[in-house]
Amino acid sequence: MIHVGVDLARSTKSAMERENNKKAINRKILTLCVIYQRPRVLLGMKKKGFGAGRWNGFGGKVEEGESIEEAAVREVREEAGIEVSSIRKAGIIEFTFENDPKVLEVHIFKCGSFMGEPTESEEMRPQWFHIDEIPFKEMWSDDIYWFPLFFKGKRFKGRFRFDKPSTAEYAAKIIESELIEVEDF
Ligand code: 6OG
Repeated sequence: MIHVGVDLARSTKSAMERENNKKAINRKILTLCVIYQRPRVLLGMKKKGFGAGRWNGFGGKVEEGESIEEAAVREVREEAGIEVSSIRKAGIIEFTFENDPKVLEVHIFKCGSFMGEPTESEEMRPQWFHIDEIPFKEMWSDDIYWFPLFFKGKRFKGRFRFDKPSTAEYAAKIIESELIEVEDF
């Protein structure tokens, strides 16, 4: 009986490990940095790749050996040609897509001051927008929900599930969502 118990525990553990490994493989950690100088915000038109044709903050994948914050600063440098000095985490949102095991864990940062002049890159065309004129219709459909919290200086956590992966020609619909304010992460 004892042996059976031990074996069971062992096989349960390895099944759990396998499940966790699968989750880790499918999870991508991404950054998204929004430059906010009240009452204006700097967005970029994504020129190619995932989310092309939409305005968004600047960001991308966290590379091996760098922290999430380091990745956020690097991505703004590469995509908008500016050097942000201090960034503050505003939110973490998990994105999933129907019939797709991928989980995008996006860390959203607020940044006020920077050095240099926003410059168009291969990936992004930067442009300032007044906060009353954010082009939500040409953005990911989750943005209209969390931008108000971002502008109010709130911290938030959330998850959005889309009906299918989105291309510029197809506006993905949100089929499930959750968004809450948090004290800290
Ligand atoms: P690259 O794949 O180009 O980075 N991102 C999203 N942003 C919003 N607002 N909504 C989404 O809903 C998003 N999915 C990804 C994270 C992709 C960039 O786009 C952001 C990154 O900044 C699905 O390396």
